[in-house]
Amino acid sequence: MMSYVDEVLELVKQKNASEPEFLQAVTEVLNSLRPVVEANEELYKKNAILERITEPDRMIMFRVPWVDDKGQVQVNRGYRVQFNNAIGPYKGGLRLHPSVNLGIIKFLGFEQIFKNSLTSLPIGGGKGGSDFDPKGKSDREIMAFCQSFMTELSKYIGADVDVPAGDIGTGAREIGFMFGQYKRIKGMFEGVLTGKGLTYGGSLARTEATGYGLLYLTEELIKCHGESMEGKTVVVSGAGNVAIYATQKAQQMGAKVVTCSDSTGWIYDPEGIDVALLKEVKEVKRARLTEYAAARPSAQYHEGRGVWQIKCDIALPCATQNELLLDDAKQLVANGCKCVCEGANMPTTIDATEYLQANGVWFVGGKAANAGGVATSALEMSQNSERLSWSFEEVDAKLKGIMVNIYHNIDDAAKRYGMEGNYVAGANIAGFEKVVNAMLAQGVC
Ligand code: NDP
Ligand code: 2IT
Repeated sequence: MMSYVDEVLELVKQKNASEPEFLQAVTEVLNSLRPVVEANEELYKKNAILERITEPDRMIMFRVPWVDDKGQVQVNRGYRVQFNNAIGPYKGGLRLHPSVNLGIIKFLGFEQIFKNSLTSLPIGGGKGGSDFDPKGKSDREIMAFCQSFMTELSKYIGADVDVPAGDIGTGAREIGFMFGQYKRIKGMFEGVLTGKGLTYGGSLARTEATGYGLLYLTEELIKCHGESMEGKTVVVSGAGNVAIYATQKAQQMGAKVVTCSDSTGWIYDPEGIDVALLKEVKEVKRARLTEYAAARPSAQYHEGRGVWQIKCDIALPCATQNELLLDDAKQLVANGCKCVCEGANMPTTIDATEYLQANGVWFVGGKAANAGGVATSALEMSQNSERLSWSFEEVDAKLKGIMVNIYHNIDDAAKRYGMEGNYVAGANIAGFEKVVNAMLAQGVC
């Protein structure tokens, strides 16, 4: 007889055959939940827990018409997938990138359920975005898109309903334009988005939170294995929000970060990445990494992808999904890399993950390692609710406490099921346990 996990995996494959990223995310989670599901098979099956947790509460798709600088009307597709609100309002970012489709938003929304649960804060799972490409657009075009996107999205969100935030292509500028439009439509100033500017309800340390949190967890992990960040060589991919603040914190901890990358090329800088310059190129000028290389004699620029071939102790993928493949994993192991922690969502393919784990690399997946961003978003929601703002130090200390706690929770969960050192399984199990408990308590819904 087929196990319950295999039955549901089969069902999910049939129902979502054209969504490879969603299937990849569900396969990883359900496979690692096997011991928990086997221990509770009758109860979970009777309550259709796995069928319910893999089917979003609702998926909203809509037209986003806007006018470009030439007066031409453009049309994009908007998405919001409200996946599971068993433990709190839907929470998750908005991705603006031409590759966005329903399957990608579903994979991100599904992962968000477990990640948000791991933070220990009361937030459910959701994700949204659009196939809009912000590259090369004027500020006015960005505003026109964001206003049109929010005009429709505003019908479905709210401070106690669903609270979107940033992700790839959505930063402070976009959140500001969307917040302004929400306020105008609803006639209400409420904490409906996180990642807001500091003058209108944003939280100190939210900008830095994902990257800093990644390093707080990584530091705790390697500390528990008798090592420290001091003097380590670190390879980072990406050059956006997560990559920049991961690099900054790693350097503050005494490590040397020697790479970064964007969608067209990558940098090897043996002297260590100059974070101020990287910020200037990416956050201010919104330019290519060629400009970083032009301004920095020690930096070598290469077209295409390639950061994983650089020798390192620690690798931190911080760009996008499926950017670390089996061959990259082999290269990392051959070069002596001891630790991989994911700043991005699902950057490592399943075969690459298994190769790293089989070769003794300490591997922590994004659901645990990058949870600092959404955790600090939840702290922003708390501050909005009490109409107060906390100091940078207070938020940063809470973030650090949350990340250290996540490491120990996933480590314990793996040990409880006889899988010591399998932090992927530990994270999925620890995240799942709380959600399933809430689902069972709330009956059939
Ligand atoms: P940004 O848009 O700030 O940066 C993304 C970076 O990755 C850019 O350097 C971009 O290159 C590069 N990139 C994006 N897509 C591709 C692609 N298809 N191929 C190659 N490079 C690519 O996004 P974030 O830093 O916010 O997000 C990075 C990752 O972290 C994503 O997986 C996101 O889901 C995840 N994440 C983000 C959180 C947050 O708080 N922002 C929280 C948790 C996870 P270019 O500069 O050319 O655009
Ligand atoms: O992937 C993620 O966790 C995010 N993009 C952050 C979501 C949030 O609500 O802060």
